[in-house]
Amino acid sequence: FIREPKSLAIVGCPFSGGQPRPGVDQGPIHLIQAGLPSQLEELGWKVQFDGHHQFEDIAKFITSDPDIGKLKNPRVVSKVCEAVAKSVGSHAKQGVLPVTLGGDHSLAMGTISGTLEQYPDACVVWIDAHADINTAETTDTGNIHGMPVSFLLGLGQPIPEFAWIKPQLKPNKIVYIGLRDVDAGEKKILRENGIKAFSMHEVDKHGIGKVVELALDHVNPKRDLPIHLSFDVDALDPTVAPSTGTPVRGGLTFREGHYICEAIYETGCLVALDIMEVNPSLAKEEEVRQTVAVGCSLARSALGETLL
Ligand code: 4U7
Ligand code: MN
Ligand code: MN
Ligand code: MN
Repeated sequence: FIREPKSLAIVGCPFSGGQPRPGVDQGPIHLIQAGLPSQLEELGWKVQFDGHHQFEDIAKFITSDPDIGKLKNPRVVSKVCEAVAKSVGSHAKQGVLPVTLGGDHSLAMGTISGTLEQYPDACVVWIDAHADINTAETTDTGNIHGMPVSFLLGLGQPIPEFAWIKPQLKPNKIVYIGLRDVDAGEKKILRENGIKAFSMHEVDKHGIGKVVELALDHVNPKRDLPIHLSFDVDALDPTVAPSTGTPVRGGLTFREGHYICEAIYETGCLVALDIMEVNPSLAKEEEVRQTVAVGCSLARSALGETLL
């Protein structure tokens, strides 16, 4: 899917409006400052990066953004994601692999919409402690970073402000790994839609190698479909990635997280990558450095770095 010479574009998304904690907008800035572009060049990629998205321009036009039902910052989140969808979509159209740096995970409404525009048969591998599948009806918090999957699937009552999102994703085209903090309403949605999920229980039971194999067997049985990998760093254990907004104990080890990325790279089917929810303002300096470094190394693993 990705033409030679291998080329990628970094889509820097300094955005935090899908959740309440300031600082996650600085995630992409830290990932770039840590040297991610040159690290990816060393793996043989031609790397395009023309600076971070300037979402202030969007926010400026939306002078007031009252809640819609429980949804917080709905217009800003929607407009930002629409811009991200265009950016990801246009890179994908040119055979360039978009690497989106978040920012909060609401951005995945944009990234995955952009991917599906170019690759309608793509599947999504979603690595997270959370299912991010609340609807406007089921959400307790109103934070849209807990809802992107439901919008992509077209679940819940339609919301006019989000009408640009084509519900192009089908429930059998997404698979989760790493879940351990799923709301009751989300469990019901997963069950009723037959959505495949491998929680930490399955990782403990089968081991990560088997889980990735089973996950890919579900969404990509012949290993011939494009893959969008959306990686929320809170899938990792907080001892591995402490500086994130919604840490949950009992997560993936450093190696389990990287193994997932390596195995997906090995399929040769990766067409888009998201590294989300790095928040450099939520931990001590050394923990921030560690979290940013892990974000970079997950990206490298997904883009071809090997141990030998
Ligand atoms: B993340 C939550 F209630 N489910 O909806 C919600 F527990 O992108 C958390 O995975 C969502 O970090 C976490 O707010 C979103 C909560
Ligand atoms: Mn999460
Ligand atoms: Mn998430
Ligand atoms: Mn989070």
